[in-house]
Amino acid sequence: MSYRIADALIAEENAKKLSAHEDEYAALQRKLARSGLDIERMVGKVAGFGVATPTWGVGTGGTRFARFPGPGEPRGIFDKLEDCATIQQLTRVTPACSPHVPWDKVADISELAEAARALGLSFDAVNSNTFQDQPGQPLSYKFGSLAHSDRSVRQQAVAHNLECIEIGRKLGSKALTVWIADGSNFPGQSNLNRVFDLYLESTAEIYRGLPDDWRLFLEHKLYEPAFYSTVIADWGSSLMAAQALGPRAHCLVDLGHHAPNVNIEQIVARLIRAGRLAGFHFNDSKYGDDDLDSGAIDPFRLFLVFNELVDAEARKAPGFAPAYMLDQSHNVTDPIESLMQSAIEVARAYAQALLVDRAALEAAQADNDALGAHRLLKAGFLTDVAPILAEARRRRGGALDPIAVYRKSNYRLRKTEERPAVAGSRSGIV
Ligand code: RM4
Ligand code: MN
Ligand code: MN
Repeated sequence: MSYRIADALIAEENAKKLSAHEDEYAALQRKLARSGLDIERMVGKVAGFGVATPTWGVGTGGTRFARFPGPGEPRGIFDKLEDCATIQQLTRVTPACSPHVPWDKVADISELAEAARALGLSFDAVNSNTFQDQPGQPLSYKFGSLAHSDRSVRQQAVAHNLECIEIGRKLGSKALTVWIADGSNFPGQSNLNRVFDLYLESTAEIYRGLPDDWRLFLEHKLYEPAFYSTVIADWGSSLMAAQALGPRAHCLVDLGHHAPNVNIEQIVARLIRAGRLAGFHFNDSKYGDDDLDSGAIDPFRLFLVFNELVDAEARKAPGFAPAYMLDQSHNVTDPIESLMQSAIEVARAYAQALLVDRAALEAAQADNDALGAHRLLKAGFLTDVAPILAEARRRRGGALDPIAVYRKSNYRLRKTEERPAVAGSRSGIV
C-alpha cells in the first residue's frame, strides 16, 4: 500500500491555524462588504474553480543542458497520478490531470482509468506528442510531423493523434491538444504557406476523427525547437486553422509561447470574441518558453488574463468554456510544491479579477477616465484574497497551508523509499 497523506494530519494542522484564519477572513469580509461584495459568493466561485495538473509536471524537468532528478520521482503514470492526487488533496483546486501520450501510455487503459477514479481524479485534455521520436517508431519527426514534406510521416502523425483520441475516450477526456514542433531553422528551408496547407490537411483528418462531444485544441508557439519559423507560431495562425477546421476547433494559449512583452490578455480577448478560446497552459516566463511557475514572475499579467475571463463569464460570452491547465517545468523545486503553489496562484488571479467592480469600470471607460479605470483594476489586484482561497480549500477538506502540510507529512521522503531511483540522467524538457 503506497503512502498517502492522512486527512487527519490536514485537520490537525488546520486546527492550529484556524483562529488566525478566521480573524483574517472576518477582516476581509468586512472590507469587501464596504464595497458591496459578498465574501461567501466569492468563496463559492473559487470553490467551483479548477485547474488541471500536467502529468509530465510532477517529474523534475530539465533544460537542454541537463536534468537534475529529485528524490522519489514518479517512475510512471501510476506514480504521477498519486502525486497529482496529493496536490488535489491539499489544494482542492486541481480535480483533473492532463495526460501526455505516449509518455503516459499503458498496456491496459481501463486500469489507468480505474486508478484515477480510485484517487478521485478525472482527465482533462489529452496531449499528443509528435515532437520526439519514440523507440521503434518507423518514421522520424526530425523534419516535422503533421506538416512534414513526406505524406507517410504526416500519416503516422495523424494516426498517433487518432490513437490519443481513442485513449482519451477510454479515460473520459473531452479534448485533444495538438502542439507540433514543425517549422524551419533556415530561411528557404520550407515554403511558409505550403507547410500551413499540409498542417490543415492533417488536422482536418484528426478533426474528422473527433467524437461528437470532443474539442480539438490547437496550441501555438512562437519558436523552439524551430528557430526561424514555426508552422503554428501565433494566435493568428491558430485562429485561421481553427476557423478552417470547424466549430469544434479552438485555440489554446500557453502563456510562455509568445514573444516577450506581447499583450497576451488582448490575444485572450480576441479569441473569446471569436468564440475560439480553448483554454490555457499556465506558466510564467521572463524570456521565452521558460515554463516557470505560474505567477512567479508576473502575477499582474496573470491577473489581467483573468480580468478578460471574468469579463467574458459575466457577460456570458457565446461559446466561452475554457479549459484550465498548468504546463510547467520544475527544475529546481519539488514539483509537487511548485504545482500546488501555481494552482493557488491561478485561483488567486481568478479571485482578484472577481473583485473588480465591472459596472464602475465600464462607466470609467465611457468617461475616458484612464486613471480611474486603472485604479478599479488595481483595487482587485491589490486585495489580498488569501483568506478566500484558504476558506475555499478548508471547506472542501483541503489544507489552510498546503505546502506546510506537505512538508510536515514527509511525503517526498516516503516516496523516496517507495520509488527506488531510476538510473541515469538525461537532458530534455521532462
Ligand atoms: C511544449 C508545449 C506543449 C507541451 C510540451 C511538453 O512546449 O508547451 O504543450 O506538451 O512542451
Ligand atoms: Mn503547453
Ligand atoms: Mn511550452
